[in-house]
Amino acid sequence: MSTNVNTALAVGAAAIAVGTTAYAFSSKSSRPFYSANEIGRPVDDVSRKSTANKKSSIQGDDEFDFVIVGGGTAAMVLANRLTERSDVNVLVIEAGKSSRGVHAAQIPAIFFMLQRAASDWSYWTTPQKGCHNRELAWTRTKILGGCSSGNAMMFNLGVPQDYDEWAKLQKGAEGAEGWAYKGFQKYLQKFETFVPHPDVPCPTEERGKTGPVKTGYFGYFAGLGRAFIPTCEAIGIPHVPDVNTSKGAIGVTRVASYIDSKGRRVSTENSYLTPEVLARPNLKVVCGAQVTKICFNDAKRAIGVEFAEKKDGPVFFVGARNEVILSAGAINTPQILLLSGIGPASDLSKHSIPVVQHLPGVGRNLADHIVFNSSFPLRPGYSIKRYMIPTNAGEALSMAGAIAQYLIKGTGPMTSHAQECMAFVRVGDGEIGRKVAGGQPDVDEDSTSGKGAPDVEVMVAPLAWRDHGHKPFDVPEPMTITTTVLRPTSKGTVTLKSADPWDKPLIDPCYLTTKHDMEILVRSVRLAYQLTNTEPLKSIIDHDLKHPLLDHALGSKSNAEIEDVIRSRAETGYHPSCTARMAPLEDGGVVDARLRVHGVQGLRIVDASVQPEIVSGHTTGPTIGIAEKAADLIKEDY
Ligand SMILES: Cc1cc2nc3c(=O)[nH]c(=O)nc-3n(C[C@H](O)[C@H](O)[C@H](O)COP(=O)(O)OP(=O)(O)OC[C@H]3O[C@@H](n4cnc5c(N)ncnc54)[C@H](O)[C@@H]3O)c2cc1C
Ligand SMILES: *[C@@H]1O[C@H](CO)[C@@H](O)[C@H](O)[C@H]1NC(C)=O
Ligand SMILES: CC(=O)N[C@H]1CO[C@H](CO)[C@@H](O)[C@@H]1O
Repeated sequence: MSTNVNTALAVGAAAIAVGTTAYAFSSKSSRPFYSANEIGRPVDDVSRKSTANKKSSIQGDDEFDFVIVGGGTAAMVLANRLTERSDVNVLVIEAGKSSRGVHAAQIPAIFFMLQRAASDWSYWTTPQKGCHNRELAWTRTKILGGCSSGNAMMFNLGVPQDYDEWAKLQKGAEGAEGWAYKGFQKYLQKFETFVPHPDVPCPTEERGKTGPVKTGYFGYFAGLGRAFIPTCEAIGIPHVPDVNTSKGAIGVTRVASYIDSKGRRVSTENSYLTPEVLARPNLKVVCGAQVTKICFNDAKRAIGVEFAEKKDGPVFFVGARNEVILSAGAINTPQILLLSGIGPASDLSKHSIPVVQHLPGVGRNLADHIVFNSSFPLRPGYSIKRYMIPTNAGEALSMAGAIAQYLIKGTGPMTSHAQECMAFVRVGDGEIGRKVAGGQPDVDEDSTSGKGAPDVEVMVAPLAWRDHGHKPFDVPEPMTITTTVLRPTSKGTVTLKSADPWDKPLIDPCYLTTKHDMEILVRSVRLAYQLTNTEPLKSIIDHDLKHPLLDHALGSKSNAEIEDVIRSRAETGYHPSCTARMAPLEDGGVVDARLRVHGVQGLRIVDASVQPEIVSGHTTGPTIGIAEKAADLIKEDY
């Protein structure tokens, strides 16, 4: 058996190698990026401080108007929008390389191959008490475009209530109202061009029409969703053709994605850092260099950053005339702040880091969506496992065929991001809540972002995973129902392990440490069970096939038994957020409503970490929206 699996994986790998080599010849990849030693100056150069303080207008390589730390999802938006103005110049410093020509970052179905490899920060959490002390894998893509180049490409924007709550949490601070949905929606529309697909009619009035990011229904659809939607309707979850509008988001829908009509990933590198933008004389992008520190002058003004290619390599300094903008993502942004002396004074003193600004909220309030996958066997013909995670030679041949189809036509299973439908539901109370409560009263705490907002997301995929796709799931035709706690009340921390910028930070999401999160997740497992026992889904599941990896028995177990299984299997939903939240100082805020870091000058944060509370949906779109708005705020200020 295991020889079979190995053969399959070898054949699969060979097919990918052949296929992607051919693909490489068809994609242009040489682009003008800079290496660390071409920008800035070595830190031991004594003159650097005086240069950085001088308000000079030289357009040299050691000082820029804006220095953006990280070249990820949000940063690519800023790089594009800020350099629309020819009177400012911008430097981006990214730890990874360009995603152009990196096949796993372009071909949708093989995105998980980026994980635990060179283009991944490959983080792990600390042992999680709420998860039987397991350490959980936390992939964060280390490449231009950041996680938008390595994520699952599902398009979703949260719900209007999320943004209204963001605005309210600013308690009337300058600019607060601009974050409410009414004002913020224009930024969610600004980035998007929705490309209609002939097979998926849906309303488009509220979708973006002129933005750089193409969205649509161009991912492979195997058809499981055709059974899933009426099954949801049968238990009272309405079918809505577009959950991404001002009207709210309870309902089930086909998954729209960041995949273009040619079957390619739409990352923010692909969409915002086009060759034309990269050719602008006022933009430079350094790849392969890690920012180790933000430097401040005595007036607590950010004057530039230090960066290096490797731990023992030379360190360079580059100055920022106007601002340093931190866009390193929800893990690395707080890490860099702490390394630079901005954070809880007690954390800093533990590592003998001089305090520039005591800011208690840095690295606190870490929120992530906790996920439980349950898997069921489908009747033959419905699953796409053979194309994506083959476990025998026959399946690997199917995969090779799919790769050929992709290379020739840009269609077929290699354009899959697996999930076919998403449903947003309330299970803590209401009609469906009561159906899945197992006789329990409503969950006491309502942590949703507002009346009518969801507490759970349910996704369905004609495929199954073990260990995020890194271990074979050896069942012929599996499907997965993924259930997600959208508004967890367990909040965690990102802290330093040491003062060494090359050490990974300590990530403790404190998963499932509140009664609320567990109650919601148990109910969601019962909901998954109920769905698999409702027609038409019921008939396409093989209820007689028994296998230790399959979950048809789970929903009939006691709450305590389900809890135990959840604690042994729950994993990240890949959405870490809120570690530098936008809020008043007294509420654990790190940035104000214009995204300026409290207590210092010349430093802004623009990425998923500024969310005041985690959105009830997927985080790419909201992050791009934040960056679009930030670009306008910055342009107003200079
Ligand atoms: C596997 C996976 C699946 C996901 N699926 C979806 C999905 O389907 N839909 C969805 O909406 N969202 C999804 N997400 C979440 C979404 O992609 C992220 O929330 C979002 O992209 C975060 O954007 P960001 O700008 O905050 O950070 P990032 O995109 O992570 O950008 C940070 C960048 O900074 C760089 N960097 C970090 N530290 C340094 C340093 N010291 N020096 C220089 N550079 C540095 C990083 O390499 C990276 O490029 C997924 C995420 C993952 C990982
Ligand atoms: C759970 O399922 C999702 C798909 O909905 C997948 O992306 C993820 O990797 C799975 N998680 C694990 C731990 O395998
Ligand atoms: C969830 C929801 O209300 N969706 C709505 C999205 O918008 C269209 C019109 O633009 C409505 O028809 C949907 O009901």
